Amino acid sequence: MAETYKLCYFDSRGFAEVTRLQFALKEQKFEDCRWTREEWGPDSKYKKEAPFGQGPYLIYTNNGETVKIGQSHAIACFVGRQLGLYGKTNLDAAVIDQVIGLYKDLIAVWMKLRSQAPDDKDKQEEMKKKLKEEDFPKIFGDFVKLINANPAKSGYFVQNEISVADIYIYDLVYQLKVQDTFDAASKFPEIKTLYDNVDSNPKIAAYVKTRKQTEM
Ligand SMILES: N[C@@H](CCC(=O)N[C@@H](CS)C(=O)NCC(=O)O)C(=O)O
Repeated sequence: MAETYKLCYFDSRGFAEVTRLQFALKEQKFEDCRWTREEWGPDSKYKKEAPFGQGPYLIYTNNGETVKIGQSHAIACFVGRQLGLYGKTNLDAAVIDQVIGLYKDLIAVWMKLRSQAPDDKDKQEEMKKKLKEEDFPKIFGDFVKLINANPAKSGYFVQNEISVADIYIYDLVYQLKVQDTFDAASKFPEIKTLYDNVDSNPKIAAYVKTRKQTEM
């Protein structure tokens, strides 16, 4: 029996979109299971089914055996390896893992802004300024270092082709831009090139054009 993938998450791009983009790029069929905020709660069948009580989670079946995988990065990396989007060598994988590590650092500082002093407008402004002028440029500069270190000089992180690392950055740049948080492509030419290359891939473009429109 063929392998099947069921990706379960809130009805948003959020932490599931990198995996959805990989499925789209590789034309891998999957069940896109989504729930609304109202459908989520302690008694929700999804929360009970989720390995760690959170979304996203992936239900993967192969040869009659079913496995559930939690944690968005574990899911994205598993799917990346399954679909051949994790580079060709162990060193490629190390580059991809560094990109994901930096991505996590960026999300952590971004989330800190949301959670700290939400009612203190001055503090929020001060933190937003630091994010835009220091934290984000530092981390995007680190992404650029890795792009430039690729011996293939392809504009991607590894080899001459899109990997899960490029998809992470493509999705991140999009999310930051639509939430009016940071326009990385206008500040870093290498990031713009990478973004445009992924965006113009026919399979990615077709998916993005028809994907469900959600706020996040
Ligand atoms: N480290 C986890 C975080 C997952 C997470 O925070 N999920 C949120 C949605 S983005 C969630 O399920 N929230 C509802 C809850 O915790 O009950 C991952 O990367 O998957």
